[in-house]
Amino acid sequence: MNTTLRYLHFANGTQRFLRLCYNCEKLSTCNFLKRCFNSSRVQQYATLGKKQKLHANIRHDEDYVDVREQLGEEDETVLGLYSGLKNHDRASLARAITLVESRHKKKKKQAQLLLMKILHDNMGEVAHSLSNQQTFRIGLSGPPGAGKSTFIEAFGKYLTGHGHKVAVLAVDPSSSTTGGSLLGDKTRMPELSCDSNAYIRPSPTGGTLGGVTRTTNEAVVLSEGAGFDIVIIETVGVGQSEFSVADMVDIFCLLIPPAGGDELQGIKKGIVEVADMVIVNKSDGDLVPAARRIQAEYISALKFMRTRSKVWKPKVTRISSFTKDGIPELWDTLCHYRKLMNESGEFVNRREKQLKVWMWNHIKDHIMDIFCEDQHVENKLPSLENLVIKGAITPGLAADLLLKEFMKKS
Ligand SMILES: Nc1nc2c(ncn2[C@@H]2O[C@H](COP(=O)(O)OP(=O)(O)OP(=O)(O)O)[C@@H](O)[C@H]2O)c(=O)[nH]1
Ligand SMILES: [Mg+2]
Repeated sequence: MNTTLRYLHFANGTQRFLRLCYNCEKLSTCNFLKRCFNSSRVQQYATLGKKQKLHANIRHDEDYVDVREQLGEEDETVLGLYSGLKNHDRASLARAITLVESRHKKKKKQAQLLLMKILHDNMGEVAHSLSNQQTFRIGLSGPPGAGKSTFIEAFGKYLTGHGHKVAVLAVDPSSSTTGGSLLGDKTRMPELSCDSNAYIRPSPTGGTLGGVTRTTNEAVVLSEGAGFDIVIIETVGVGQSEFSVADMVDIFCLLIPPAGGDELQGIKKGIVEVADMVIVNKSDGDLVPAARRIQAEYISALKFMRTRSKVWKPKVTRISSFTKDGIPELWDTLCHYRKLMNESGEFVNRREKQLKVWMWNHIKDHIMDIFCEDQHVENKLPSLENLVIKGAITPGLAADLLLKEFMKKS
């Protein structure tokens, strides 16, 4: 049955989408609405104008989820953080990200409530925020020493100088063991870390999922909710994390130094294939000829790679984070990319994919938690691990046995 998607504002400032019967003329008699809200709210709702009618052809109420039923009412923490974010308060953003990183049950619920509010805000009056051109998510990866921090400092300052607000989220798989790269990064981004239009978030300790933190997507949405229109996600290009990051961003950039094969061996080969943009850094002074050579090498290498997009062929540019040469041109190229992707609909497709990846990351993370905490699994685990180490059974068989133990319960 056809339904209409409507946007509903409550007196306490909360907002939500509703799906209603498309043919239902008298909204106040709509049974679906009555089930969800008390009659005064239905009346208030019924007075909303037709302009809120957004689009039809959505399945009827079976795909409606009552958020309050699932998560409970909002509390002061959520409301406080929400209004802090709306006021673009950086301290609130820091606290909100800490909240979503928490594994504490109550805090997890609060985090979901906060995210729901922010996501609904982002959606605004348009049914889909996915094509929201207001924000731009940029993934940046590169081998250690390529100049990522120096580049983000220069690029970030350029962007804030042009009226943008920039959030930098670091996803550094090594930092959970070394205690975080905060100190290093903040000293290499002295100006940006003091800029009131920038926010730098170091990688959290722990909570990583295949190298990428479980909560990177959340941090992106919160940053955008706090008014940061450009979010840069930085990762060291030597592990698996950059592949996950490539699925979380609108454009994925690879930053490389003007160095030959040996120095670049650390870069995973496949990473070049997922890059939408290759940036050769340090193109200054004596390094210019080497940077030119690397640029030419990458241009010809990319010719033979299959492209991820129908409308965009990955480009290779040369910049210097010291002299800032090439940075304005780089930004122009990124804007051109965004325009092309938007016009072709690929921007929306990628955002949709980002949301799905986000959901699956949570599912995987949650299932792993349940599995590891299961008593049956815990009992069997040491002996099975032992048998695997001794070569008595294959890892595949041990995994099957553990899963069988796990499923016995249910
Ligand atoms: N000549 C030149 N040197 C640069 C440039 N950008 C960065 N560097 C130098 O390269 C070195 C590494 O820079 P970082 O910004 O720390 O590199 P990074 O990629 O963040 O390194 P990790 O955080 O260790 O992964 C530093 O000594 C910088 O001064 C540049 O544009 N030109
Ligand atoms: Mg760095």
